Amino acid sequence: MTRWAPGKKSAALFEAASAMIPGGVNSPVRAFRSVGLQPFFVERAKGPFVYDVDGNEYIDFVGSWGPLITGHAQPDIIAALIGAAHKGTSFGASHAGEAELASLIQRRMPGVEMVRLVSSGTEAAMSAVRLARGFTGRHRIIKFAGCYHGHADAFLIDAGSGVATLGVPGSPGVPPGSARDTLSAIYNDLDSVDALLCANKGEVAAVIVEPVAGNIGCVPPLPAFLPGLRRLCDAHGALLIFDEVITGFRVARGGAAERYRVTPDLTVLGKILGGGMPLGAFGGRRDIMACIAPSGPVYQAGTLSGNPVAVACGIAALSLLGDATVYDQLEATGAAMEAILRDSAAAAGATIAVNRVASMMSFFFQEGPVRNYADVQRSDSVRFNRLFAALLTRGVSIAPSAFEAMFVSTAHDDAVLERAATAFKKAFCEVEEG
Ligand code: HOZ
Repeated sequence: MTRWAPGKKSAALFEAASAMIPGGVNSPVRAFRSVGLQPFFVERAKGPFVYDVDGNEYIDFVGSWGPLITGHAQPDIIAALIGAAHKGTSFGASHAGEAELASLIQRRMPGVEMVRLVSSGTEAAMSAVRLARGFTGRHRIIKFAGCYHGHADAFLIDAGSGVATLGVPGSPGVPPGSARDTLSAIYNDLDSVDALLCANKGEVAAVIVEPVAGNIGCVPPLPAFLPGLRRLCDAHGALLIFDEVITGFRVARGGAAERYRVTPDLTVLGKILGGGMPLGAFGGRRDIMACIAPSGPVYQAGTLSGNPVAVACGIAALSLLGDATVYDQLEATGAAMEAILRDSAAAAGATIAVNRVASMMSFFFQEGPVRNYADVQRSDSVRFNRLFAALLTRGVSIAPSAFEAMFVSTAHDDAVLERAATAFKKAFCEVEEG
């Protein structure tokens, strides 16, 4: 079995970074720790490819963890970025782009009547929950085991993404009060939500959910799940918050709310929204959003909120996603990639379950079905880690964790998929041969 290792330049950069930056990285999942390796360092990226500092090319299925639905360094987005930067990188004051982007969001995302721009998905989720608490006068929230809503205190309970990848049960530094007010339900299990709402009558401000779970790998909602959440929230006077940081503008033009025809009270956005720049947003019902300062008493602010360069990139990104043909293309590319995963595993005699919604997907080394966090945890992580390395040696990059989704973009054309198919076939065979 070939063992992948980063090239000399990557290794040297990692060593230097590790002396100054905790773990050598600015976000834990980048460190490759759970797959027992050290990371490559990226020099540049273009279309469906990333290139490391040692001159290796990888077909990229990470897409910066979701934002790059039109591929790396997309020309329209780069042009927007340069054009905006020439006019100034930050004003700390209002500009026309903010309302333009707000209107693009409002026209696409069901239920978003008003929106506030922020700088990250974490900030958006944190602000949405504060708003839900301020609006309802209640303190508790319900989240789902394995769902990840950024790293604010209230969300680091049974969280997915890096928290799951590193096996952290919860994080030191989260006050007991925050932990106590976050109740954890089971994804795709309405009874678990009902039980919590009944046991905490009149105390739950909001149920927050990734409408397609994307931080334990890709786990789609069962048909009754999202409509059931809507019904339960209405019955108990709790707000329904969709965290569409991953799914927004990806699983449909209007995100999961459009795809599954369920309208939340509040929506959290990030990733694709900024076209690869740091940008988030939260929005929803007008009467709720009116509670945000300065129109209302719930405080929320940010020096870089609505940053003109990020906003310009966001407008360019959403403009590229304007018509249905893009989503047809993404659906076809996603289906082709799903077939590659299934066929190459079958050819190697590997047992995998594949979950896919449009252009986001995951494979799990198990028979499936994979419907929640407990199911995901039954996957064979040793096999995953071996496959991860075997893919890198063949020039394919997927997220360094079985708890993350794969993404395809409009830049993943037939030729790229053909190369990926060969790599996956060989990599699966190598894993099964041991
Ligand atoms: N799954 C994470 C965000 N959705 C990955 C990004 C990170 O934590 O660095």
